[in-house]
Amino acid sequence: MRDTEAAGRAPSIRVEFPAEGPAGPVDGVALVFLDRPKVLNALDFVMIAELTDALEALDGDPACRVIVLTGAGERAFAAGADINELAVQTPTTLLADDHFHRWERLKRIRKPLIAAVRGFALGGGCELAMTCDLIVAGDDAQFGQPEIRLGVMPGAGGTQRLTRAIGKARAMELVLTGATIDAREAEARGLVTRVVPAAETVAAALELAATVAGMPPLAVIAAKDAVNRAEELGLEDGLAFERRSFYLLFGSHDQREGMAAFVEKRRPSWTGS
Ligand code: CO8
Repeated sequence: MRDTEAAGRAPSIRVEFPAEGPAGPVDGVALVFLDRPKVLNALDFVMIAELTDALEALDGDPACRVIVLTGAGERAFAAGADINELAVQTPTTLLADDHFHRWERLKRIRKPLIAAVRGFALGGGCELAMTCDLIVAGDDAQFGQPEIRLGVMPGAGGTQRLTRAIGKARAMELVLTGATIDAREAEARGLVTRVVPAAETVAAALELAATVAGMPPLAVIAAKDAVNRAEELGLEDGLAFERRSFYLLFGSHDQREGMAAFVEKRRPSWTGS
């Protein structure tokens, strides 16, 4: 949190551990807010630093098994990078400060990250949602990469992840025109996991998070990693990675427990070991 102190302002990331979800007690789920609602949660460098710090702390916290990331307020997940801050950058300042290297750290978070998206997820906000493993969208959500309208282009994964998610034809149109797609189209094209009524977005994400948090933690981490590798590896390498991870899980207590519980017709009790 050094950057926050240096900037002398209130934290722009808030972390809660909700005790109750829509379907009962929630255990092991952290709820992280992007908390600059007056500017539609625009991501400035301090906020990116705080976010990576917070997520890495949660990744190392045994009390947390799944992270839900959402925007404070009802209007936006995040309306992109902070344009006031970007407006004064030069190639030299960007290279010297290299704030965006932190972005790379987001994809190294090992625990599942669920984006709960209401309203705008634009530019860096859309890229942040796409960096998450699952996206629960409210029916008011809008996704897009409007950087072209600012004289630039996506810089934190938009051209790559959006294209992989929705295909070249539509991704190219969004990136070249700055147009947005709504939640229903995002769902139909496979960008989001599910769409729910806007007011229920966080509750639905927490419910999904609670379900995942109830699964064996080591298998969850290994499975998340393997699915994400599918976007990076060729099929042969991906299958080899998956098989190796599968074999490794047979060294876990939870594998023995899960299979014994099935045979004994009882509920498994996971230890994450
Ligand atoms: N940066 C800074 N301030 C913003 C941003 C932003 N991205 N988006 C909104 N705001 C501010 C507005 O300036 C306004 O502030 P104020 O009340 O002080 O005037 C407040 O939020 C509310 O916004 P509006 O009044 O504009 O609300 P509207 O409902 O009229 O419009 C929109 C909402 C359509 C979302 C509009 O605000 C907009 O177009 N915002 C900019 C969207 C955009 O271009 N995003 C891309 C930014 S560039 C980027 O993301 C590059 C990513 C590179 C890597 C990122 C790593 C983090």
